[in-house]
Amino acid sequence: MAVESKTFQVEGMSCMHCVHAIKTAVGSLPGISKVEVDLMGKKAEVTFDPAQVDTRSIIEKIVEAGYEVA
Ligand SMILES: [Cu+2]
Repeated sequence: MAVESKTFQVEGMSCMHCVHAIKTAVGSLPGISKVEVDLMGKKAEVTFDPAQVDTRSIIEKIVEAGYEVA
């Protein structure tokens, strides 16, 4: 299984609850193997299988959770 890693710039996170919300939302998608969120750096690094999920779905999931992807 080929795995890809991509870092997204996330706006609107203010606390650990936000970090958890993004991890849970993105983690619910198929093909996600890891979600690392950097609150201060406003970043989310997602490791995923591009055959199962694409970056657009990941961005949509973050937006759906109430945050913005720059
Ligand atoms: Cu928060």
